[in-house]
Amino acid sequence: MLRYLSSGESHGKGLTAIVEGLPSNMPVSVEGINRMLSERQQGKGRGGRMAIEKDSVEVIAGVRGGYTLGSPLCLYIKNRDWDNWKDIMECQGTPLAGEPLTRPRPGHADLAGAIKYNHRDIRNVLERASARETAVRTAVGAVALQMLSFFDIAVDGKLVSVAGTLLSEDPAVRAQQMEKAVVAARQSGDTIGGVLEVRAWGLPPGLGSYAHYDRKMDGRLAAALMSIQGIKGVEIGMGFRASELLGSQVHDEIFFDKENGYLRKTNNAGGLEGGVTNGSPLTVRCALKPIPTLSKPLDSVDMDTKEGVKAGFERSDVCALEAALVVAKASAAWVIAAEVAEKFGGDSLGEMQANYNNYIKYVRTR
Ligand code: EPS
Repeated sequence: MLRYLSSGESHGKGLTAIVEGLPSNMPVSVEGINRMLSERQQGKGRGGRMAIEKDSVEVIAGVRGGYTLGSPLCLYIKNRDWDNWKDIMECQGTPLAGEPLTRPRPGHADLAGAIKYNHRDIRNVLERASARETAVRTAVGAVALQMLSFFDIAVDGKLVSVAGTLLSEDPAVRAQQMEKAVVAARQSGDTIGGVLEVRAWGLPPGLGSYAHYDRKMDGRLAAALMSIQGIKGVEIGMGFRASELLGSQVHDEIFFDKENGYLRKTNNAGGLEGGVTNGSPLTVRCALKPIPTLSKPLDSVDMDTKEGVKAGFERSDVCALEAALVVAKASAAWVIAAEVAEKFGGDSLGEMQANYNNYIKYVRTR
């Protein structure tokens, strides 16, 4: 079983993850992880924080001589911004920590989190609720992607729309569209979201299961993607639109030829039927809401005085759509890797690959 836990606050010392269940003898490329971390930091609309951070991972445990040992991996990403926040972060409740934050931002975890954990200072909530956590989630997903490469599985994705505008497939035009949307939002003190799509190629049929609700791969994917900060909708394949059409317009008809076996000419199911991969590419779309921290803040209530105030603002991104795409790819890769590990289980990479090859041979006879 593949599993991980993470820890870390946005302005704390750093982020860590313990990844358990990876096979032994698998090469781990730190440069590969760092490439994905750097990709996550790019994109139009990021705020001042990204100029401070330059994320890179340190592998603290679980790897020797570049190969996994089969013991838990420990990943660490330092927060460069820690140096600027040390006093505030270390001195809760003292004058050094500054004024407590008491003006919750609509759309952030501030109010619900402060009530739930009985915090007076909203900083105690936002530090962990922050999307800073996605840096380490991306590192974990990057390791998952490296594992998937040994099973000829690749994950990619694209931006679909920003603030309701469909984005071009042409990178230069898309960059202009993104820039325009971000500049307009920034000028009006506002924020924007968008839609992104993740695809996975090379999935064998039979990952996931129809046999029990919590083993259905569509459910696992939706949970992993929906838990990314700001994601409010996840749809697989044709998604919501399928509800408007007839069965004959939606379901992917089945064909067979001797060379390729079973074939589909369409992929409205997005690669999943009954919670199980069907051999078609996986396609998942996610809707990202606008970032809740607005430089022209919305109405809120001071939690100390209960008076009407404007929500708090320190600094913020205007748009994190491109970063969210990287995090979504990483999160999808993690779920797929967990399914692969479950199906082809084995303690070493070689054992897993032997199981995989055996299964692929079997699938070809069906
Ligand atoms: C975030 C607020 C901003 C973002 C942050 C997510 O951070 P800060 O409050 O330090 O300006 O930059 O994202 C990251 C740090 C990151 O690495 O993506 C939030 O409130 O969710």
